Amino acid sequence: MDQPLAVPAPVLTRERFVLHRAAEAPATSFAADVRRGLTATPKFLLPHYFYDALGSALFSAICELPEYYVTRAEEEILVSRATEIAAAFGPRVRLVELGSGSARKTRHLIDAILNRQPALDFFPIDVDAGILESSSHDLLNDYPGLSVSAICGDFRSPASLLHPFLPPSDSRTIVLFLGSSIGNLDPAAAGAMLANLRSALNHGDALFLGADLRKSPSILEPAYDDPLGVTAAFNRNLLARINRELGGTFDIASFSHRAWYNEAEGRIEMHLVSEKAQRVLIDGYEVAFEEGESIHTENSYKYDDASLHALAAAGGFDIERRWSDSNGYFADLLMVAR
Ligand code: AVJ
Repeated sequence: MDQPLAVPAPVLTRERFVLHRAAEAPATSFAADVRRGLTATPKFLLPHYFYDALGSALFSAICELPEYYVTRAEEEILVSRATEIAAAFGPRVRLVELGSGSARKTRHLIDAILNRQPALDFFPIDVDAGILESSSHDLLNDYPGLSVSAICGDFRSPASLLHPFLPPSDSRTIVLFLGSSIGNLDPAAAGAMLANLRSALNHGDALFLGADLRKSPSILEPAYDDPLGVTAAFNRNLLARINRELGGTFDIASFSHRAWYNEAEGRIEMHLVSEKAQRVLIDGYEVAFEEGESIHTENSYKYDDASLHALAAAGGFDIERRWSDSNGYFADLLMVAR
């Protein structure tokens, strides 16, 4: 916490910052994924596409909702246990973050690590180059001991980003994957993603993973169906985005937001339900909806000890430590590469 004042030295800042661009995903992937999802039975869209500029702003608003406990629960863990977590990371570490975004929560860990070592290499990974540049700029001004190698790319197969851009080092690599983003993947895909990550790590390196825990539907469901309708707007923005970017003709207001806890699968499901029979044109093809037909837009898996252990094992990790918030809603886990 006893950081010297910000160093407004542009030359120094430039030396401490590099931005790598991984091979761009083809610009056609949104169009292709939408077509694949809306011509499937049942219809689906990928949650990955929620996050255009408006969607990211709506997600930030969700994080402020009293019903959406997820962000606050993890923040509580990071604020109250940062010293302990940094100690568990060990004496000489470097940090990778998958989906770093604004890196707001990461600051608690950076603070605690820089109280233990004089300098830190940080490798934030995000699909949004703009947010990588602005968050890196802010971090470098606030932490003179920090060097940032930002990687612009899709973190869903992390090894392909880490192999070229994470140089060999004597420091222990700690990979942060915060916020329960892992929850969007079904158990098989989540295990495969961790195994892919593991392949880019050395024995003893670690993953620091945020996971939302299973709990009563009376707490879970309002978090994904809030009375202000912010989550409904976030969900419907997918259709608005198809209209904006792919020339779609969705009548947004005729699709209702639905969210419920599927207890058997241990996941929140979000859907958009067509309130009437209708046809929508997108980019030259037509999609027909029956009255009451749904588009499955998101799964948000919730974990318990058994599913967390299965996840770690599938990825080739051992759970070494587990921290939880005072309500027991959320867990951050230190998983060590076998
Ligand atoms: C960003 C995937 C963690 O599942 O809680 C929030 C996304 N969707 N409200 C979650 C989300 C609706 C969020 N994650």
